[in-house]
Amino acid sequence: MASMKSPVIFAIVAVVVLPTLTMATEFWVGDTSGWTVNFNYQDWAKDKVFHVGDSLVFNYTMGFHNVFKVDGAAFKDCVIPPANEALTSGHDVIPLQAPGKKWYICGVGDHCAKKGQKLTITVNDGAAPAPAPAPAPTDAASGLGTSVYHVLMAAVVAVALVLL
Ligand SMILES: *[C@@H]1O[C@H](CO)[C@@H](O)[C@H](O)[C@H]1NC(C)=O
Ligand SMILES: [Cu+2]
Repeated sequence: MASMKSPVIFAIVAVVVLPTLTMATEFWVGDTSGWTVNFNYQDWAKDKVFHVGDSLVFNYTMGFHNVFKVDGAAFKDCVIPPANEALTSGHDVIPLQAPGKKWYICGVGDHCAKKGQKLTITVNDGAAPAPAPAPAPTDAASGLGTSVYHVLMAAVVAVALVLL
């Protein structure tokens, strides 16, 4: 029995789980330049699409820079928040947990005001271009609501793990 069902379960797992695993992206801000001065972060961001579930990595030498999450007004005028709100590790990973505009600045010296060390992005809703369950060998998933679909996914994975 298990041997008959396995290929189907494999197919379901492949279609349902693999796109989920590849959905979250870790964006290294500035790529190999990292988080630094005199870099155009709007250029860096302009052709990228950010989704809920992705994350930003601000990489820099600790002590040389820091990261503040601010609002639009503070971003525009480079208003530096209290020091205790800074991220300072040199490898600050910020999960993008909600859709909308986000603003980040460096609070060291005049890095934001004079040296362009500021980044603003727009985060889109999580459900990244939904991996269409079209080729799945099941007619069950397509008509169901999201939560039922997720429960089904979890059940499928659980069954697969037991059987395989
Ligand atoms: C992270 O930043 C440090 C300090 O600038 C640099 O030496 C290192 O190469 C960076 N890592 C990556 C993967 O870019
Ligand atoms: Cu800086």
